[in-house]
Amino acid sequence: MNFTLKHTDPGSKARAGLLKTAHGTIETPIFMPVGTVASVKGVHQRELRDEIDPDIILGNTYHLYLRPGTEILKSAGGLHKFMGWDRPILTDSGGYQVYSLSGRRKIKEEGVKFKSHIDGSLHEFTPESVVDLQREIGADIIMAFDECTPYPCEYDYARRSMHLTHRWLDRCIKHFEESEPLYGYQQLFFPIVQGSVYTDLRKQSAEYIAGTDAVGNAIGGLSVGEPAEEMYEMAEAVCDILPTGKPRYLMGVGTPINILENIALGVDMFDCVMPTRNARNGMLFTSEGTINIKNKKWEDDFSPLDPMGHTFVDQEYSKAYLRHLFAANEYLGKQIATIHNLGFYLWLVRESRRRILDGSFRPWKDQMVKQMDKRL
Ligand code: PRF
Repeated sequence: MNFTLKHTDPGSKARAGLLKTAHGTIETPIFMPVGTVASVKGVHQRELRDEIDPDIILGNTYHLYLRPGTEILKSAGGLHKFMGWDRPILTDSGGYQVYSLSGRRKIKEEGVKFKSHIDGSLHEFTPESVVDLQREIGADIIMAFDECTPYPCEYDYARRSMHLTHRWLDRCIKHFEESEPLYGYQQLFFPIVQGSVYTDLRKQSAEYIAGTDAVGNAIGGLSVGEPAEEMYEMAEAVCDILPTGKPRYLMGVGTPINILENIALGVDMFDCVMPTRNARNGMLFTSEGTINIKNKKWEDDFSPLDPMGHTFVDQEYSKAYLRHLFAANEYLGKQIATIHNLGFYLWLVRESRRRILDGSFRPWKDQMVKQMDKRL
């Protein structure tokens, strides 16, 4: 068994667990920083490891396939060696990324034909090819090929799309079982629940995915523009069906509040570009609320970036200094903001875990949600 459930919170459905992978054990709940193109934007690997200290990061099959390409990754001995990261890596299958290319892709039973966002060249992903690509990348956790429906989405489209995702899943599993890791270590495979915002479809999909008896299960198709309440309703309906003894990964979520609320519903793993992308736009997440560091009000505020913060940048630099770096468009501003935000997200999930284990998660979560809703 790769996953061990350590404790379930008495005041909610939050869980603390351990997920064993070839490159190390992951303490859950976890947030996975996004390293789309073999780089967590704005932070080098040593800083990421020593300062932010995530147990796992995420890479994207779509981007890595287009550039540098899996021939280069194979020559390097896999993504871990190529990028100098020896902890676990999860890769997304490319399903979601090709759907974001609306107008540049065509979905058929066989797979998806798409045009590269880099040079417009034509490519095709199938359930089998994305398993092969993720084998070649050498990710510790590889994801099924799915269709992420847009929001809003007609019931009939959502139903047909869910069934396509299930047929693709069967092909992924067959191909995964018939293929071997390239680098001598075990890779884990996670299927993905879809079904848009329709409870009956979500339940049907969760039952189908639970039936595959995979090591872990993912929930896709949420945080695509639906109201947060609908996201929580769907996540809860799905978590109540997915096996308790397996980790649950909610893909592409979300704000700090979304993460706490979904932890409370029984989700164990998260990823999102928000802490890194928003950092580059000057948005800082703190336990007191969000800050737009570009705002003139910080011009002469020499107090630390985040007095409660948990990375060195929080104590070492002032708000006025970071505001200046953004005003001057200095790279360093984006780097400092990125370290701050990732440090905050990782603190949030680690603190959640600690509080699940000591029984104080629920009241702490309720209070944090109120606090973080503010704009400073
Ligand atoms: N499917 C895949 N990756 C994803 C999603 C999905 O539905 C989402 C939706 N929020 C983010 N990333 N394969």
